[in-house]
Amino acid sequence: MGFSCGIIGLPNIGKSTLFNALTEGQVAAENYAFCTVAPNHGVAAVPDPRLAAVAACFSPEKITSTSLEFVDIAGLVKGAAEGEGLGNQFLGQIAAVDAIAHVVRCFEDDNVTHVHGQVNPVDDVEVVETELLLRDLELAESRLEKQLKVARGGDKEAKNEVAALEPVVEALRKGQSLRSLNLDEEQQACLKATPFLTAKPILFIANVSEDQLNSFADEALSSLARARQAELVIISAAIEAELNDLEPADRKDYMAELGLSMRGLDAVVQAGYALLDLVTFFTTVGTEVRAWTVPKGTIAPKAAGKIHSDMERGFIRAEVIQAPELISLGSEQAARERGLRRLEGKDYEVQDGDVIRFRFNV
Ligand SMILES: Nc1nc2c(ncn2[C@@H]2O[C@H](COP(=O)(O)OP(=O)(O)OP(=O)(O)O)[C@@H](O)[C@H]2O)c(=O)[nH]1
Ligand SMILES: [Mg+2]
Repeated sequence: MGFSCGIIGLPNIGKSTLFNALTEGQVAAENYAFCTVAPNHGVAAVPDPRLAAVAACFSPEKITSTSLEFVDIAGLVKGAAEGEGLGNQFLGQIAAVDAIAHVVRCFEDDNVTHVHGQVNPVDDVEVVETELLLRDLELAESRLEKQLKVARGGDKEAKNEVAALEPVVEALRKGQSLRSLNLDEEQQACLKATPFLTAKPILFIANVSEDQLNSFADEALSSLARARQAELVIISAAIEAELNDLEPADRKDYMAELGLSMRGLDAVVQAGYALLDLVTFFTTVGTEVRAWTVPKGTIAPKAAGKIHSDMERGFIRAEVIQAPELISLGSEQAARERGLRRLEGKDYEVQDGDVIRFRFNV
């Protein structure tokens, strides 16, 4: 079970270019709208500085990152919710992802067509947001109509769902996303039958040109992102693609020349991963040190099951050291001597940064 982040935005703004760079894929990224139709899926390694530091305590032969799936979705246009530009199909694809990366074109380039004829980041965001809201409104209204009928028959669950849907319909009509309603767990549970798009966690990615990379300041876009309580990551998809094509040494030089201290791609993956409320833990099995991902609240046997079903079935205990403690002491032995290794049972909820040895017997 992996986690995925859908890349959305207007057509022809660099989504596929970014996707390719993220996943080192080779999907078509050409200067025409709707270049992408079927969604492309690819996987990116999640950069985590703790992984190399943990690995240094074990000198393994192999180091494996955890990963995040990206889905390159076709561009959305005005009217998508009514089926414009194959909109219904594309909106349906968004329902399948766990989080959304909304790419906004900020770069000026006369050679790259803009569907509205000019670059206007805030307007562009609002066009896409409106389509998502309209789609959700349609979903909410039709579900409400259906569940009202069921509720009249006395069905308690349907009544609860109706009670949860009514304020949602009202909010969507006012242009408010489900995200902004901060629904509690009970309300969310009542609504789970409907794949709402505006409930998904979101981040914005400003695709800027090379000369804006270190000086990008679009106050209107920044304040829009703040209003959505969303992160705004600034990258140049074209530069990221160029960097990928370079040898590591040349890449460093070019980054220094551009004044980049970190890859834009790493910032995107880290921000996407952070949206999902996940926990990263580390294992050392044989000659491999590896990072794994589970949802917050996952108990130790389930986490062990990610590695092998036998480890879940025959789970005995988890031997846990927190990564910062292990890293600062330099070895498992030293951590054990300081009493920093904990023995945890089957109800233990795995914490972010745990370095775990699972003991099991089958
Ligand atoms: N100058 C510049 N051009 C870019 C950048 N990113 C993408 N492009 C160009 O913009 C065009 C469209 O890029 P794509 O990545 O295919 O755009 P898309 O958003 O996937 O487009 P659709 O699939 O049609 O929705 C291509 O010609 C890219 O080379 C950028 O950062 N700077
Ligand atoms: Mg594309």
